[in-house]
Amino acid sequence: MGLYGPPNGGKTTLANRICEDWLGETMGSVSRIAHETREIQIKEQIVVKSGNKELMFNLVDTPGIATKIDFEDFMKSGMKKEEAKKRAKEATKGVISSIKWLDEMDAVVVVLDSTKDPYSQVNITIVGNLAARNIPVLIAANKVDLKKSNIEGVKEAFPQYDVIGISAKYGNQLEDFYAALFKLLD
Ligand SMILES: Nc1nc2c(ncn2[C@@H]2O[C@H](COP(=O)(O)OP(=O)(O)OP(=O)(O)O)[C@@H](O)[C@H]2O)c(=O)[nH]1
Ligand SMILES: [Mg+2]
Repeated sequence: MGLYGPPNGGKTTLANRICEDWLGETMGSVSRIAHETREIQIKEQIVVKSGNKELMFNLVDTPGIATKIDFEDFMKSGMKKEEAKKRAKEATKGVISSIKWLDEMDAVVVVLDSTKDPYSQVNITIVGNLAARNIPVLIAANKVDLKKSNIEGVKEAFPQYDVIGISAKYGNQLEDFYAALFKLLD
């Protein structure tokens, strides 16, 4: 099962929470600066339990997909030019590997920041690509702990999918998320 989405939606935060809940360890580093994840990360054979049911999957955290990567944006976050250029180059490679890895996915959770406009070019591209490949999709409308969060907006943008509002950071509605995951992977 893969976690896909634009940068900063909270993929790695969610991956860490799933790993903490079921393995007792974390998976990757989280940052408020975009493109923190620039290489595919895999945790194998995670076992999730719900009632008397059990689910096993490999969890793949992917680099955020973007249509534009500009090193100057990283400089605005306080990075030096060399470091910013290196991050931009790695981020571009990361986007390509995320897309390549779609071939390996049996199911995908699209992690979106529910405080942001769901109709972005990137979101539409990601969801369209998954639909074209017939990959089962669950949408996690993340960051419901924030005031600006708008789950209904995400539901309206993607009416054909199951949308679950969660806070990966604080653990809100994670039971609903796991229940939806059972439905997705069963
Ligand atoms: N308030 C709030 N912040 C969150 C939540 N989930 C993630 N964040 C924050 O959002 C930022 C990005 O989180 P990441 O988990 O690194 O996001 P990502 O999707 O892995 O980003 P990339 O690796 O860049 O693609 C960090 O500052 C997180 O602390 C959430 O549920 N609520
Ligand atoms: Mg990440």
